[in-house]
Amino acid sequence: MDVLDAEFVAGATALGQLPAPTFAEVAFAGRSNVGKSSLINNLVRRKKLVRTSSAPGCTRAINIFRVRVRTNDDEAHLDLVDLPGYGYAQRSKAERRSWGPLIEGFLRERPGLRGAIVIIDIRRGAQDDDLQLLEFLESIEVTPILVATKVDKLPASKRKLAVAALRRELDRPLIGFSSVTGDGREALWKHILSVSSINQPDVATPS
Ligand SMILES: Nc1nc2c(ncn2[C@@H]2O[C@H](COP(=O)(O)OP(=O)(O)OP(=O)(O)O)[C@@H](O)[C@H]2O)c(=O)[nH]1
Ligand SMILES: [Mg+2]
Repeated sequence: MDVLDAEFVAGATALGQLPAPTFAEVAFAGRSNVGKSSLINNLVRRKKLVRTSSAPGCTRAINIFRVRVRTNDDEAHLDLVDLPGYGYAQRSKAERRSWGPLIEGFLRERPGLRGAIVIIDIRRGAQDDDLQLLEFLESIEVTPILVATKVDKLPASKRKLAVAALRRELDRPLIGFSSVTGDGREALWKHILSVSSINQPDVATPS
């Protein structure tokens, strides 16, 4: 996938601060420290467009990034939305409470939203809050795209089996991904373009 441009558009800690949607939007959700921001950087092939950190709870705001991609012989714009991580126990209770409504409110009310990527750590599997998010998304008819990331942390011989096992357990399509090796990048782009109704190149994409 060719990303011609990627830029930060806006960040907000309250829904009212966000600019009105301009292009189709796809949101990235997952537990704190799971690798959401790294995954967006990998998708757009920029090392530092989105701030990442080894300390959980790095992304506290909703951040919107605009990308321009080349498809067939055409170009399209798309907004990638990095959501704050959930499930971070070290955060104060009041702060944790303030995040649920922000994430939920965005997913429920954002008119430009086409899909949500739900990111899970392949070594940890789906936790209760991940399952709740999946159910919530399905209840509001937002298409979840499941991604198991950090597959590079498993021995190469175990990666495919681990992804297949999690896919079976969750009984939904799921893409294995690594922000370090770029594994799964093309497959994920294909899903993102598809939920965003952006035309795709005709060439077969290896999964
Ligand atoms: N080995 C490996 N490390 C990763 C991968 N993705 C992220 N990391 C590391 O995991 C840590 C957290 O990554 P972030 O991308 O900041 O995670 P996040 O989900 O955005 O975290 P919050 O913003 O705190 O919710 C960083 O140290 C990353 O370098 C991956 O695919 N493989
Ligand atoms: Mg982050």
